[in-house]
Amino acid sequence: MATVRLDQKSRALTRSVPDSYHSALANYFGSGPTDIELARAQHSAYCEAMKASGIEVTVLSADENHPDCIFVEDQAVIIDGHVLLPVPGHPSRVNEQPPIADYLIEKMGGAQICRMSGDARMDGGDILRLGDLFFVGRSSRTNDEGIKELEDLLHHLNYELRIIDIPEGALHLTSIASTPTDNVIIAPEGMLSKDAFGELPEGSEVYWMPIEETYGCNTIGLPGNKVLVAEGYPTVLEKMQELGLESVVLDVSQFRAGDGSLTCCSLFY
Ligand code: CIR
Repeated sequence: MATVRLDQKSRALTRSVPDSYHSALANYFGSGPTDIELARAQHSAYCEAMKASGIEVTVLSADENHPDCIFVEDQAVIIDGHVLLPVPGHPSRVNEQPPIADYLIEKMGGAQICRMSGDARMDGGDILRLGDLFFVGRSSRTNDEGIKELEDLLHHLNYELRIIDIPEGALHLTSIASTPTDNVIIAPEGMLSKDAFGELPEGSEVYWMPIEETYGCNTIGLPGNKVLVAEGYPTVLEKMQELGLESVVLDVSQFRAGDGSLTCCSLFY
């Protein structure tokens, strides 16, 4: 999940892989999951890697009626203890939300909860946080009405929001960019214009990766100078090393088959 700073990552919510995962939506990176047992093994390794970094991980039970339910990132936007519950941009994913919302409301006692309504649509995967600066992807899942609701929350919290138009070949902003630390963005060359992120705060930088490593640009920075990276993206791995981060490399081929990346499978709260 890309809306919390590194120092706010202590508890993560995830959700098990349903038997129905083979029917997950897959129109971008993947052509559909093929091996549910492998997906489960990869999901367990993902949760274990977070636990090994000191994160308390909760796994909600799968929802067989919602093949995409493992991608919890899309179902809530958590910013400094505030929770925005979006109306997900794909109709088949709307009813994944209630158990996630209930869990967060229970565990984040006192959190301010806002619910999107009307025509507003947003997937949490369209939001990226770089320290105190936020980016939102205007995509096939996130519309202007949704962006306006996020903007209202961020203005209330005194944070700036910048809008990035997501190219047709990509699902979400986090499908093509991540912040392995609070002052680094990695993104693939050629997907976005070089000035897409605008002028960054001093000390922050965008590193452009080869377009063939687009999928690898989704990473999860963790406390203790660690970063989870997908297996198979050497330039990304090298960059993490250069930044002084210890990479934990995970095979997530079955997440990719369902168009999901590392960040999609967790919500830090
Ligand atoms: C979908 O199309 O909604 C899922 N198959 C993949 C969602 C991936 N989530 C994300 O990028 N945040």
